[in-house]
Amino acid sequence: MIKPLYLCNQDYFISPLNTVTVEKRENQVAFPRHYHEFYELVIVSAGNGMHSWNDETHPITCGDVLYINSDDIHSYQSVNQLQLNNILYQRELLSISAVIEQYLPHKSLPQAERFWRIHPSFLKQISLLTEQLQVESKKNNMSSIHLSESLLLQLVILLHRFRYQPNTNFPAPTHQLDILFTVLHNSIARSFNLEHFCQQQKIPSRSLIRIFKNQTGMTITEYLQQLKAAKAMNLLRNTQYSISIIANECGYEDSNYFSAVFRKIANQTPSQYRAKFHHKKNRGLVTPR
Ligand code: RM4
Ligand code: NI
Repeated sequence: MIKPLYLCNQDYFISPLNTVTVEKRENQVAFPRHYHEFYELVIVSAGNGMHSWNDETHPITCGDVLYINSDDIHSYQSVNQLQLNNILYQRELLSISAVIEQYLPHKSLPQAERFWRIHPSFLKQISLLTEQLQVESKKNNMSSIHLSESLLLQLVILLHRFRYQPNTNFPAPTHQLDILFTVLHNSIARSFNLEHFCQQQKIPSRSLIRIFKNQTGMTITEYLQQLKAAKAMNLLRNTQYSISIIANECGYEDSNYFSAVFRKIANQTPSQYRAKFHHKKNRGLVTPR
């Protein structure tokens, strides 16, 4: 496998004194495996894509928040109108370190705990702060550097709050969208019935389909297929399960159909995908069942 790229501070921060900067991506392109000299907070504001993070793949879409450590290797595989707010920061150099460290996820946490969702209605507040931060972080006088750090602190506190204290008074349809995300994540190995979900939630399926598409740039079926393909990629990489067992684990009865869907998303067959990882992983594999 090709060596990952290494992104340096000097290419992104306007001076060696600046500790925070913003790299907005209105349309993130597929981006190869890389790691950084800096830490990266990624807030997904629209669209969708497949993100690989230290050899684990996840679909990402609006409202997802990722705290990437500097030595984490990550890449964007397939992307579809993916909009990101990337906030780059030099964690060790922040002068507000004593306070902000209470709200940043600890560096040693597993990545699953450095990845969460915030409700789309909070996204607006987060975007406004990010815009202010973007302006401030492009100046290199001391007061701007301090103001940038304090804007980052506000962002990080809000993201922490939105995760830990979910407010339940949301406008109905958006709230149902969040329930839908949870149900979809739990439907990877099972089947998902949209009509049934809509009846339970008392929402017309047509409006849910429309809202989902507006917010994520994809259909509900496409998202579920991405979730299943991501799970399949993780199993192909880390186990020796046969393709048909993996198809089954991902909720497909027909492994040919599974392979066709996988191919559409990953641009290669499940076996081709597995072969790329095989050489470095012949120890420590989970044996077939
Ligand atoms: C890239 C991509 C990377 C990020 C750099 C700064 O477009 O989003 O993840 O590290 O920008
Ligand atoms: Ni990155």
